[in-house]
Amino acid sequence: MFLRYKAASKSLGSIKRFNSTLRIAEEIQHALNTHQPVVALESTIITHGLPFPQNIQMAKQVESVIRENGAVPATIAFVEGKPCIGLNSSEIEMLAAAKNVNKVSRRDIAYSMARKLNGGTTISGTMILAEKAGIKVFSTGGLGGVHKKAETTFDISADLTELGRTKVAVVCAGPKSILDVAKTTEYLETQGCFVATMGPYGTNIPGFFAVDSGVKSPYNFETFGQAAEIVNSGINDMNLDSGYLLCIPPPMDVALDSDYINNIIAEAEKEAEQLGIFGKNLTPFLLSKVAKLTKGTSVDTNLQVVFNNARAGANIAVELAKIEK
Ligand code: PSU
Ligand code: MN
Repeated sequence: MFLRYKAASKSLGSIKRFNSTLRIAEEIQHALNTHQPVVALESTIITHGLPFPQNIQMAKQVESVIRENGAVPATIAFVEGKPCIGLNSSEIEMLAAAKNVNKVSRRDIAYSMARKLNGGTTISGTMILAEKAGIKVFSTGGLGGVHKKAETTFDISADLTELGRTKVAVVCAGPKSILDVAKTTEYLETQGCFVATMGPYGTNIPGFFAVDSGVKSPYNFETFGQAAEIVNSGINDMNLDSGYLLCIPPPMDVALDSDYINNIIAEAEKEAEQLGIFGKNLTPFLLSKVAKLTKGTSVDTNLQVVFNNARAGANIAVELAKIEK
């Protein structure tokens, strides 16, 4: 499969052959062939991250934001087992409304394909498909990470190991405070993932809802061009087998007060523990509980953060395409 993929990236004829596994929308394939900027988008945020019907609104609007900023959007998901790079609007609506969609990280890919399941791809799953399609920039909302009490539960998101092994730059607003941000940062260092936050030297990693998680960012960048240069050095020049986490702090006017959101998160965590929720169900449970407890405020912030990251992702992809030309 890997050899076939390698061969596929060389000529158009064999790309077609690989397409029998990966379905790449024509517009996206054309953009990739002609070195136009493309930005990958995940679909777990549609299927498990946001409530219906805001998830449909988000999925469509985020594609418009990518286009307005000069790049081609590539929403990634499994449709009846087929790994798809680019969805049409009826597929987005189907995934957003369906109840029994699988949540697909690396370990869930083969099963989803063999059983012809619909699947929303997490950051981990999306990175894998983006890399196979030749997409280097991926924008999303919040990152999976090391859960609190991971020292006893071992609950560490597959997003982090993927960031250690797959050549894609993930643009996000940092880990939500449902996670242990300090441990997440340590884990990413062990994995060899480059982590930087947009802002002057010394700007901390954002905490998704909060501008500042209190955890020092290993690196900073001040322009989209600088971010693109780093990604270009690592992927194109050095061909390192690892990822890049580019954190964009949420805009001040949409960020939530840390104490307010942390109290709500603590309540959601308590309930998850009482109900014995664990594994792949934990993050979706916490997100929907937080949405309920904030009466939708967290969802509004979530949407604005996703669009803000999409703008950044598109701009980074545009700058990277300039360097690659
Ligand atoms: N964090 C969010 N919103 C999300 C997710 C995480 O704030 O929608 C989703 C992403 O798809 C991420 C996944 O990759 O949850 C991580 O799930 P887990 O914690 O089970 O690895
Ligand atoms: Mn987990």
